[in-house]
Amino acid sequence: NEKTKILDDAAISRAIKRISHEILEKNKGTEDLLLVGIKTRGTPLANRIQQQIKEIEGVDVETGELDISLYRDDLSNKDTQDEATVNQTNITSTVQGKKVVLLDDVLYTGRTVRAAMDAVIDLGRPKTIQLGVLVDRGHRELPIRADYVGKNIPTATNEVIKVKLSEVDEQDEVSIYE
Ligand code: 3GP
Ligand code: 5GP
Ligand code: MG
Repeated sequence: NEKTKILDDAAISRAIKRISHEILEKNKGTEDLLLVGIKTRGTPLANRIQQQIKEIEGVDVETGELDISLYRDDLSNKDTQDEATVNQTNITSTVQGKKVVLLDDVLYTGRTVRAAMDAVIDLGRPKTIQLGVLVDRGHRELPIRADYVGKNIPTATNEVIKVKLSEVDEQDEVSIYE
């Protein structure tokens, strides 16, 4: 049960600032941007990036939120596998024609992001969908990659990344547990 700290609060803050600049660079500004956080800790990420963009460009970019959870159907059939399903959508603005940036704390198999893309596309036709994550821990099971990455942390399958963000937890910290 070894724990290693990978990002402290200053490193997390710098990563979020960099990602905010990268989002602005790639999209040539804030036009049609919609930041969508994937609950729980994607939401504070989206909000912090919104704040940063406000400081850089003076513009309030729209934000929304998706709740996706791993649905485990292990009662009826032990052959069925975990599948990411959408619980709740809180996107009040239109996604039609928007440049949607999904934000999540950790990217792993990619199943959560696949479900998130489905949920967004169900609401309309976005111009583009991009993905930003604080940590990419590898082990993809779908052809999905992030456009913006705080830190790549190659993990073993038995390792777990713990992400703490002060809006949800008592502090900002990313660590790895065996
Ligand atoms: P999050 O909702 O902020 O993303 O799934 C509940 C929490 O458990 C998640 O918080 C996530 O940080 C943590 N977690 C750690 N390992 C895993 C994992 O392998 N899968 C999922 N879905 N969550 C994990
Ligand atoms: P995926 O669907 O890509 O397998 O997993 C992504 C989702 O599961 C993210 O929302 C993320 O929070 C969670 N997750 C997967 N692995 C980890 C991990 O090692 N640590 C944390 N904190 N979350 C994880
Ligand atoms: Mg998450």
